[in-house]
Amino acid sequence: AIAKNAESLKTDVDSINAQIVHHVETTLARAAFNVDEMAMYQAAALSVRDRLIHNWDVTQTFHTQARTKRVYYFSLEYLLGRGYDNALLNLGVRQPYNEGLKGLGFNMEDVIDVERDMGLGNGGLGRLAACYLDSTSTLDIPCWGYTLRYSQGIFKQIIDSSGNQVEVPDPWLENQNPWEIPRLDNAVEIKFHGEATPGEGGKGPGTWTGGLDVLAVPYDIPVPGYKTQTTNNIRAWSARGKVSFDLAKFNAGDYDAAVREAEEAETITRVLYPNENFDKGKALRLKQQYFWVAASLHDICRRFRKLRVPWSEFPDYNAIQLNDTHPTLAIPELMRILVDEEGQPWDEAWEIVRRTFSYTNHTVLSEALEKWSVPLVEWLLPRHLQIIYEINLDMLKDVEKKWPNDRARLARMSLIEEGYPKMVRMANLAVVGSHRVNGVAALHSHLVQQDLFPDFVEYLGRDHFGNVTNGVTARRWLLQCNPSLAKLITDTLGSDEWVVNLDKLEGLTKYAKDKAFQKKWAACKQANRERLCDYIEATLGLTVNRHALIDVQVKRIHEYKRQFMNILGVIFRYLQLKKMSPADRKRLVPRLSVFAGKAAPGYYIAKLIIRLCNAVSKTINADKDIRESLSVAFLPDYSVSLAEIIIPASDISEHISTAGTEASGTSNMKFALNGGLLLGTLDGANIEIAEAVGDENVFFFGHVTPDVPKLRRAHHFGEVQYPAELLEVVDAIRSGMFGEAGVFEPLLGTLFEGKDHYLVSDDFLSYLQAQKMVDEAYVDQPSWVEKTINSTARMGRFASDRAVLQYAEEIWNIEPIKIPQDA
Ligand code: 26V
Repeated sequence: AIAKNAESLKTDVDSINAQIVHHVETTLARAAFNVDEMAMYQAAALSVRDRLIHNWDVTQTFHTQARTKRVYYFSLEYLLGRGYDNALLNLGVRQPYNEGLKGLGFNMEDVIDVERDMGLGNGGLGRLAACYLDSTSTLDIPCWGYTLRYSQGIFKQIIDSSGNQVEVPDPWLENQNPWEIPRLDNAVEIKFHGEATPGEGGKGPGTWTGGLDVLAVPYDIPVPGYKTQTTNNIRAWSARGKVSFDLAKFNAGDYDAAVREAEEAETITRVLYPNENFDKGKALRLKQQYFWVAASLHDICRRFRKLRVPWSEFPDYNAIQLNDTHPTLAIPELMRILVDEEGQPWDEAWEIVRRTFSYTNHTVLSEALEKWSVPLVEWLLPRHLQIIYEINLDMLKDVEKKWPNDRARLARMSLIEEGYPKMVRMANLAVVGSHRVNGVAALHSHLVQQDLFPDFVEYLGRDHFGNVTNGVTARRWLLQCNPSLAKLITDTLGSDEWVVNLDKLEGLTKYAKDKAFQKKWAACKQANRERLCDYIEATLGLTVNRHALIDVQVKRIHEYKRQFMNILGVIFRYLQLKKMSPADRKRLVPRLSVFAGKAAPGYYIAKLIIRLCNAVSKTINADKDIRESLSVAFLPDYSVSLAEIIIPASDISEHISTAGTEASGTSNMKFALNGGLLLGTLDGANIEIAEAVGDENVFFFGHVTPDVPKLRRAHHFGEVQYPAELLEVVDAIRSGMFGEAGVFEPLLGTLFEGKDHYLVSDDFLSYLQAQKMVDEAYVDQPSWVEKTINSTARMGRFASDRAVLQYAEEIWNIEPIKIPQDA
């Protein structure tokens, strides 16, 4: 065992300084006079890394020796953001590091600020995975995340002079990453292509030979829990060529060919696919998916073999959660390992597989449901296609027995969709290969059962399906991003237990009407508001009214999320203001509208929405008459670390998706937790948030999910009335008020002639009315502040700790296990 009092683990200020200086001089090999903020960050982070590695090692050794069950969270995305501040808080050493840095002549905030985000994800799905890993560690639940180590994470967004999004690469590994531990000796060989033969009668052991080998090299990212030694792991695989180059070819002078094969292998983990809720079916993406699940299962099975217990006990030691359908190939891959390599009988293998896996669905949008063409799967993974066919045959026979002669049902349920080409339906495979399928909010889970998999509900039974409403970690999304509010809460409640038991926030309701408390609460919001205004000034050169109501919509740009409706509403407000006398304008609550978010690079309409936001902000911000009453900011390059600045500053945040389209949303939870009120539709988790915080504390508007089909039909048949307010706004855009009007025609076209799929025109009036109610409510400040206190106080159930415990009890069948003091 490593001695606990080793120099690198001491936490007094002097020792911390010595540790940092040690890393400056040795690891960074820098002279003390040559230390800038980046070097200081790196040295401090390396000393934190030493602590993490120690805890990681103790944790893993303990879990292995105790032979505990482990959860494996398979997610192609982990949107971790920055690691330094988070690790300091979770390790409980932020204070001495703060003082230590001060002693060395550095300011903590500036040092924190030089760290690049770990942007290995697109949005909600990837950030959820990061929150869940934080919770598993905090709750002492043995868990590993498995993912890919992309050389380039989510692209950096730049806004050009015409207001367009431009994507630039994110070389996040440029400065060495202190949060990963390379495990070069644990590399795994992964095979593609080759020839396969099915087993006897379909179910016997088959073979898979020949083909191309690629190396998977693991990098481990320690995930510290809050004030616990448990440090779980995210293992991220990086692709390498098997031989760095072919020596024979190299000697013959064919340098290109020698390097080519290795380079091709490395492209597998070169870049994160920047789409969310849209599946393009690219071959490289399928390669990524198989590379990742094959390496991960290889790892898990290697550890399992060391236990020397029968394969039938595999599910007693391993639970694998599939984060969306991206890792669904793990199902045929584990079948292949069990049947072809371990000689397990097919039916028993299938039992093991189904007991091991469970699947979380994150979207009902049909364009996001993954399907892979049969010829592509056959070319890349011939043996897996045979296994999928065999699983399909078994299922269809069974369905035929239960519902004889129901061809339509068979066609709907088949894992293979007929057509040219035929397609493998990954969601159907994930459903039958798991013991539990869950959605991510109550409404969404209902739609998963009713609209997406009704046949499977009948076939597998109601209990196969469930709901686990998403949650967020209060460590990052309150304690870390909003220190002033966190301190006020701790001082008021007399304890910081809320950090690990968020229900404790309930104790704040007592103070909701207390004038002195309200004043302190409002002061925190004002300080956060000023921090955001400073940021806006620094990045956009825009001076804004520092007492304006801050209205925020930050998330990926997508038509279903309706940022378009928001900006149309901003234009409406502008037109109203222009019609008013200066005195009347002064009486209105001033507004600052904040937008941020990335569009998928190939998503033309989403990019036009960004351009329109920027065009509108240019006109409005330049209008001297309006400046005090309304300004608009589109902040470029939305990221986890930018969210940490924006969320605590918001008064109102918008979650205004067409009813039934947003699976859950998680930023809605973060905003409410930080004393912001929601303006939203009855969609995703908004509904449950309102149940928790009280309807009187949420601004709801718009049609509800059951209305949607008939409204869409009305558009289809041209039976719609457009409100005058909407037409007025459209005319304003067409008049050139926001620059070259023609540019926006394709976007405006989505409102008319049967194309308003997301029902902007149907909800617009109701949206404007809700905005008016926001203005009116804000005037009564004591009542407003009371609302915000009450909503923070009642957000306990949206902790990722609650969600993870629910997964642990209902799906994973695993219990927390504390690491003993003397381990
Ligand atoms: C699909 C695809 C298709 C292929 C290209 C890459 C890619 C990447 C991600 C996805 C699935 C996206 C689904 C998703 O992100 N859903 C979001 O999940 C959040 C966490 O549950 C939830 O809060 C959001 O409402 C939901 O949109």
